[in-house]
Amino acid sequence: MMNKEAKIFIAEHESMIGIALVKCLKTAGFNNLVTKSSPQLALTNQSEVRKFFLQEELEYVFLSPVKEGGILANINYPAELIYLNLQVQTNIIHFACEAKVKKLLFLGSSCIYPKFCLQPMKEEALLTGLLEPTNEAYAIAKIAGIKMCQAYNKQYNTNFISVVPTNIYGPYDNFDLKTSHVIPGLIRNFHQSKINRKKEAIIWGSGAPRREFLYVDDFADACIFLMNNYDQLEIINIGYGKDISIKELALIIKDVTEFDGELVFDDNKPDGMPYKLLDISKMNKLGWSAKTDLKEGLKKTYIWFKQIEEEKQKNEKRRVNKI
Ligand code: GFB
Repeated sequence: MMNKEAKIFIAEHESMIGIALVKCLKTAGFNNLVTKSSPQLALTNQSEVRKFFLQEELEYVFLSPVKEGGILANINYPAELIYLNLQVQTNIIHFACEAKVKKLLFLGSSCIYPKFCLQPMKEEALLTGLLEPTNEAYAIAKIAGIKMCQAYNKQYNTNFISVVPTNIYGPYDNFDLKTSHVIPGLIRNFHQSKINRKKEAIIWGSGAPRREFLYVDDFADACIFLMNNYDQLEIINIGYGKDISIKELALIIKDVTEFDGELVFDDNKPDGMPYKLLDISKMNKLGWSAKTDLKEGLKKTYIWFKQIEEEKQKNEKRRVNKI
């Protein structure tokens, strides 16, 4: 159990998950948080990471991915995804061990399970079948991280746990259409289509794949819960417990964004895994479940997105007026 004065490092604290972790930890009364941005500390650099761990005397580490993205980002940037994640997680796991960190929580991803995995996907399904080709590079980096944590626990008696999140969404997500996941992608797409009074919006793929979505604050809460309550070698799934088709998701986002045009599905774009629902019975047995219903989470995310867009426009106007 972390005490309130514990020194906690949140890697990638400027990402959607990192921001939510910092917020939830502060709300829970943890104030001895360590965060570093890239010019201060290059997590890809082995000697910098070593020096940082030996100097800081950290007690707990939350290790989020250094780079991740939606289906197109996985297709277009597999080298960056595998290189950056392997490099950063290898440095952090190794030097966390050398510096005798009390506990580390490594974030995996639901894409580590086989493409045609029995649904809902149990933790035991890891490495029982071929991966979905579009995200193989990222998934292999994540599997390597999980196996590395387990190997260090076995050989060096560390307490490095690995969690497997379902698809996470919320404020501070990446809303860039070329690299985002489906929720921020559709929010931007429908929002722009509404503003530009478009009659239709194009959605990637057939609309048939099914996905499970968890609001980022719930995910951060689950990570803190597991840091306090889970010490096993085996991975543990964190999910919402229900999945929906991309078509159903698009209809909810259409409603939330108040876009009134037609939805057109583009079959030339990839579908990715046909189904991706996690079995969360292990997590439920420990006494944790998600609080935020999908529509409520989508509304909060859209409110945040609109505010950010309005601020951007105001700043742009100010910049133009100055010129
Ligand atoms: O969220 P997403 O990119 O990731 O796509 P995955 C989910 C589904 O939504 C796919 C469809 O079937 C997409 O074709 N989709 C429809 C869209 N419209 C859009 C859109 O505008 N943008 C996006 N991005 N998709 C990723 C993995 O898989 O999920 C990662 O590639 C990681 O490795 C992450 O595991 C959680 O769920 O398919």
